[in-house]
Amino acid sequence: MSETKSKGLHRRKFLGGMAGAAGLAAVGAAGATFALLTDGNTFKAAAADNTLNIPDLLEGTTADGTTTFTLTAQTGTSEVVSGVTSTTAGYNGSYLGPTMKWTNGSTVLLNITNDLGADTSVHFHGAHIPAKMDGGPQNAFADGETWSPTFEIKDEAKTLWYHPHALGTTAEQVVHGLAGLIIVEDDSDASAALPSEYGVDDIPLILQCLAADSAGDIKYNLTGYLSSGLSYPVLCNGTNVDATTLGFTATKTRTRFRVLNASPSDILTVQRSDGGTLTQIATDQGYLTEAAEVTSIRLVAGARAEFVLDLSAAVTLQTVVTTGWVRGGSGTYDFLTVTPDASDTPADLPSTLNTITRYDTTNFAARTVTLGQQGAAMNINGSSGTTMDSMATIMTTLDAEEVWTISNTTQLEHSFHLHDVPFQLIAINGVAPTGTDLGWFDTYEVVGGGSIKIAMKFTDFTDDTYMYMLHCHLLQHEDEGMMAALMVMDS
Ligand SMILES: [Cu+2]
Repeated sequence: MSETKSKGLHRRKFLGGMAGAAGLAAVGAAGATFALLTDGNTFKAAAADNTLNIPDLLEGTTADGTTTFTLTAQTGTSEVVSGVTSTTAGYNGSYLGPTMKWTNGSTVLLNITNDLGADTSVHFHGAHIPAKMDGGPQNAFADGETWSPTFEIKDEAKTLWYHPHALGTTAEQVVHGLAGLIIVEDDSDASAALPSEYGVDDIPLILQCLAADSAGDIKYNLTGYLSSGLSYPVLCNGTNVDATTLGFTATKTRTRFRVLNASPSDILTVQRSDGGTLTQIATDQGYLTEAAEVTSIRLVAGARAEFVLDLSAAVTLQTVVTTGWVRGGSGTYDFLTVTPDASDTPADLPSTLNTITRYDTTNFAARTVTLGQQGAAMNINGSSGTTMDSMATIMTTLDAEEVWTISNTTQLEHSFHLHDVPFQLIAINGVAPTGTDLGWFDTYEVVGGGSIKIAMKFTDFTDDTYMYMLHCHLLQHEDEGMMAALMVMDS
């Protein structure tokens, strides 16, 4: 089969899936046929012995101070529900994408080709970069096109991720597998002291709870979630862990884990099966001031955290799934057993990992962002942001310091995400934050009827054409209009 013909066929399949559930269900039921069409493009989620799949590290090429990465968003198949072949999508593969490493102070160029058969965009979630490079809806590009953003890495060490962000199709594209991690490295003392050998003692954990029918058709909207016969598979790095505990052998006593909740809507809490503690070192936006012993880490959709384990015996990690939307997963899943095979003795963790100067918000400009709903239509400040014209726009200026009250007037759970700059929590439902909530965030839970107060400073970038987004990271809510634009202008 020629490359061209193969491409055409799998494009048509993905478009068929977008047009309605019937197309995808048929593909799922006849998975073998689709696997032939995609010619080797089937995601191998785990070895036969159920060892943890580690996403590839994407090799860049560096010339003249710029590191170039090449990504293709493409379709394929994967086993999302055990024993069933699903139509999926991924970057440079059939499901999920490779991990990128960016270095603080360097410049990156990404050549991203769209081979999905539909418009897409690629957003660098949590990165502090120009609005024109942010990958929001204004950066959507068509099938067959290549988008080539380039920017300097201003972020310090943290765990980011990349995923589609085009209007109305974000949930569909992310749940089918379009998501990957970005590790930002820097030359801080903390980074030097922490494990950083990718796949050896620095381990990515992309967790997802999806919704799929018995034919493997992955659901992404209200109609899909309300259809019958659904299951809610839980995946770790693309492998179904509903009834399987994956294994990882740690060859260093201390292992670092970077966890992403890439679910469209469900909340995932990560903990140890023995009730012991995790040593949390980072939130969404980098290191905590000092490592914190925690018994669990609660991640809303889109959120990340990092922790380390100093292992003397095997530890099993589990995730507790809580439905964030109309329907979703539930229960506790042992997803990974980490077995030590090491004899080294790591030095004590640094007593200080980071300096976080708390914002004094006395003179910050106050703003209220209201998360609302009218029937199935979601809105921000009364505007349902399903199109660029219909969404509310917040105008601010370079170096503005602001404190926002994110007020949830609905009884639904939301996951508030702000592009461009990190924020500090000032209050959560009226209560001052403590513990790991004193870190930096870009995504945070807003419970039904609740509110969070956050503070931020709009540094470095202005644009009078391209806008950042602020939205609910329950992807169905985002697609239903819970999204607004942020324009940072010259002062
Ligand atoms: Cu929401």
